[in-house]
Amino acid sequence: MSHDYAALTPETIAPRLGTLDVMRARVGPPATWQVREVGDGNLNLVFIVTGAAGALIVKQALPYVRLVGESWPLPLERAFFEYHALTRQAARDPGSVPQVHHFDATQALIVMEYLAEHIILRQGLIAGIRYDGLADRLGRFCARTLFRGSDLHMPTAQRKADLALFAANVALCDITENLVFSDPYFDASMNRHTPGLDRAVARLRADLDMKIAAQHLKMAFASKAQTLLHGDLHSGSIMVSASEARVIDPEFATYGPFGFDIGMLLANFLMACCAQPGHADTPGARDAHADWILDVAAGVWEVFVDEFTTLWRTERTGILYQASLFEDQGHALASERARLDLLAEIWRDTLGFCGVEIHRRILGLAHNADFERIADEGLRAACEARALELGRALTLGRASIADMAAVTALTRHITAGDYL
Ligand code: SR1
Ligand code: MG
Repeated sequence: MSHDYAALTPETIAPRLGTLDVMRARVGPPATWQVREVGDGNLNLVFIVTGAAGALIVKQALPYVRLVGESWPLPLERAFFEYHALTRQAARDPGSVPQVHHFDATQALIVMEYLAEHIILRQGLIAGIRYDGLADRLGRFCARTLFRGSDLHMPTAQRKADLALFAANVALCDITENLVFSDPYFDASMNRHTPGLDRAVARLRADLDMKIAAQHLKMAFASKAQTLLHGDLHSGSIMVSASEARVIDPEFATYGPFGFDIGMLLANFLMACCAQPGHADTPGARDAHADWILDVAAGVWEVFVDEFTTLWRTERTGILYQASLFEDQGHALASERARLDLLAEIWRDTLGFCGVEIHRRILGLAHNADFERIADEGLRAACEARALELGRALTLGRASIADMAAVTALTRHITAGDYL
């Protein structure tokens, strides 16, 4: 492979990667390779390379934002952060991410396992497919990666080294800081929204409590370096088969608040729920699927709490809330109080981040297929307006909404209304 970075094409994959041992061993002789570019995300190239011996994914960063074009340059180093995040996630929650076979920093390229049986979760939710065990898999992923990436568990020298390493992921944090926390709340140049939403958008942007809350949450994202985040945990970053789920694409990885990944994930389930009427062949035909999605969202949080609690009791080996200070002093009950206090803080942050993630997917640059696939603009606007209202209610109500049962009730109430 040449020394300088060059974006791959289906035609250059065999000449440029054909000497890699892992490609020859797992795909077969380059003469047998067939290559398809399948990237449908906003940033990168993704190739499926199939040959006589099997198939692998080759993912390569482009030096710009694919969604926008070369006018928006973006550092290739994001592949470096993705690679390091994948190795940590694989260690902290084995089997939760695709296996990485090769990383080339100069080419910003990762060769990884091809998940032949899987599709992107978002496509499955739009198609009305149910996945057994989804909440378990995702709740455990959040608890294990977030707990084990923090000072609750890690040797603090390692955590501080990782804090420094991922702090350099400046460009991708900058995207989140602008696109999630600021752009939705004013008429930013790259924003767009469904035409019928004009009045709902004007109402939201005039809501100063919401604007202030979004900035409080932005401060938390930028300064509350509690744990290593996936950083972009939406339903397009999860691949599912009938029997399992894998989390992909952690290029936005950075240290941030415990509640960020879970908030983003819940937001994407709630948006999928709000969008269901737009995918129904006949009115009401997707009601049961919307209910199932709500159950999954509730299950993710419940499993997260259960697993976090287990890890608190069995793996609290970091510098925070040491057992030497609590259990070893006969103060096990106080340790449980501390855990509940921390979970209450995570819950509030989760709801806050959940709300702004919903807003930015409807008002900002990067929209969700859940809504975009609704061809009838009037119906899409009605679904999106409910989601905007839900996002606002979650963020502003984050200190008083007690639990997932309340979130479910709120969602049901709002999805039965008209907010256009
Ligand atoms: C300019 S990138 C837009 C969005 O795509 C990624 O998946 C992230 O969600 C980012 O905010
Ligand atoms: Mg992505």
